[in-house]
Amino acid sequence: MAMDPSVAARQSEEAAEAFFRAAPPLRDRDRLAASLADFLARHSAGGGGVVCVTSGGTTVPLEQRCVRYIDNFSSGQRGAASTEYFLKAGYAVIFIHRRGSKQPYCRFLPEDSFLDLFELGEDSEIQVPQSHSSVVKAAISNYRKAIDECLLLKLPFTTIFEYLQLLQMVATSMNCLGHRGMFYLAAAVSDFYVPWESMAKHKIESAGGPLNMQLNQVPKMLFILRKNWAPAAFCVSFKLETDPNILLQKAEMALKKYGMNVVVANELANYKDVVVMVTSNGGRTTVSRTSKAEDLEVQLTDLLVKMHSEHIAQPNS
Ligand code: PAZ
Repeated sequence: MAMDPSVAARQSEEAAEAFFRAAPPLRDRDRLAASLADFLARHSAGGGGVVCVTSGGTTVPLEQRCVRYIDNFSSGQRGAASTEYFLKAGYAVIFIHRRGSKQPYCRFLPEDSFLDLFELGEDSEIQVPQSHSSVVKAAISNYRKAIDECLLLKLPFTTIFEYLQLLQMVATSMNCLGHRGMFYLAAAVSDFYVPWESMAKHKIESAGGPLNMQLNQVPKMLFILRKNWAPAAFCVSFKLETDPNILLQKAEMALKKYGMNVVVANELANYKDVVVMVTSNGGRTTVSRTSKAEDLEVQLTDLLVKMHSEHIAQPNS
């Protein structure tokens, strides 16, 4: 028999509360909260949109003094590219990202930035070689503009504990924006974790033979985000699968279960080339790029900006 929805909702809320109670406190919480409050104060008046983009994979530590961890697949490319296009469309962006993952405006710089990017001149001064100068100039000027005009706030995470605490902090703070807020949840978030209180304190011994470990399920925070943290916001989540036969069905399920406005379904084998937007009015829109030189995120963010404008104009539709 299916569970009464109000009982299921209460259980999700209790699981989320228990998760946050037991999580190690967010490092630098007060400083991050102050920079977030300052950022949102600048955007609380006026009609512009504010989007929270999440990007990169969360880790699940296996030890409190962490030597080993489980990771989630995500380079941060989608989140970083989308941030650039949201900024271009006039949004202010809160970029919750995995430390060390791809960053807005740095996507086209050489991998080994400093060593490949600069060279020493005749008097040992540092120079940018001609071949890189236009990419570097564009990156610096776009980045500086976004920071100096207070349009980009970057908040880093590594673990699932940090990620969910940041998301909660940002979502509850963005609630004041009502329908002008958007969530674009592209981060790859762990489904399973080791609760802090039952985690080994020190490096797990290998002398004892094979390791048996039980992982708990991470509470479904999308549901809480929609219901309690920022109920009026426009919510876009992502669903990644490796099996194309279950992808759309899983996306539909997430749409209904968590009350998302859009779920973007993508398959590991071709996620850079094609996604399907599954929407709450029953629509399915395929977005694909025509060449490898193009970012799929151009079209994706463009469609979402239009849908978000409709959400602002007709909040109850
Ligand atoms: O970060 P990236 O560009 O390498 O990958 C993006 C992605 C595949 C992680 C993203 O599109 C996505 O599907 N995120 C949600 C993953 C999930 O189902 O948890």
